[in-house]
Amino acid sequence: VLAIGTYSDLDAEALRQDFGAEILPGLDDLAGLSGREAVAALAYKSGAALDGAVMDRLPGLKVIANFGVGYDAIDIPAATARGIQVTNTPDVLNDDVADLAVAMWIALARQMYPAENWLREGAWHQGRPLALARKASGRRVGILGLGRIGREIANRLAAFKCEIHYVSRQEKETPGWTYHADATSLAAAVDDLFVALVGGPDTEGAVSAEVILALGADGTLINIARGSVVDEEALLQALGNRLIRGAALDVFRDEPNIDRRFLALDNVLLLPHIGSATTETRAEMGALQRQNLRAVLDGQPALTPVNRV
Ligand code: 8YV
Repeated sequence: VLAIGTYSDLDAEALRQDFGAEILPGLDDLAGLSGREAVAALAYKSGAALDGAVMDRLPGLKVIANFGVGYDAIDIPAATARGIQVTNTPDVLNDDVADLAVAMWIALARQMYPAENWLREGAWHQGRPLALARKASGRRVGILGLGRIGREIANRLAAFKCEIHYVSRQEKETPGWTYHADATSLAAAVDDLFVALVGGPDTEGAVSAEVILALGADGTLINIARGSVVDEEALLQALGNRLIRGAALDVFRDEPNIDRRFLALDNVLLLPHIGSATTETRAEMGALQRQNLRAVLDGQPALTPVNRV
């Protein structure tokens, strides 16, 4: 097993112990590794880093087990064409990612980070004024992508007395939530838009300038999905010109080299892709990745397959 990525000590140890895995930080150094049967990938960047050319350098490859639910860094048709089973780690991270989305939404509305900075700077003690924030509960919210994570976000927002609107491939059975056929109509109907789409070519730029502007001057955007889904240039323009009120972003187009213009804005909340980053969830993700590896290497069906081979 070849394990690619920056694993926690715990996962690295388990991969070495259970599979005798060799761990490489990146894809640059695959020479001499052609005998590998399995890749344990920790790759969450869009752009199919694990493409057909990489797969061809590992001709014995049977399985690519991704550490993460999103597999946009893996060229799935290329894997299928080569008979390589791809697996991911769905569901175990739904709660964490949905929790973070809601936390970011409240933190942005209630201006929690600016208020904390104000306190830390001594402004409270000096009696300086602190601007009022905005109420979160009861706002109209849109979920772009009512998949497993999107639904968890919506369920949480329902408890915050929000009016819930959503876009998904088909209309779904929901408790009185409003379906929209496209992202622009969704954005126009809501105050706050949560992006919960998968990454990859099909959703590239789905949150376009038109969608962002449809949110309006009181609107906010919360993205816990993939940076590739959002037109970042349009978002930067809209934020800079106050055409929307703010954005809370856990994901970016070019991680970790995020567009530095975000750092100069005072109407954003920026986090370093920590949606699933809890001890509990990362342990479950690692365990599921290894169960998938074990199953396929033993000739059994994968637990959570992405493709059919
Ligand atoms: C990362 C994620 O995989 O599951 C996903 O799709 O984006 C994250 O959970 C995780 O950060 C590992 O790097």
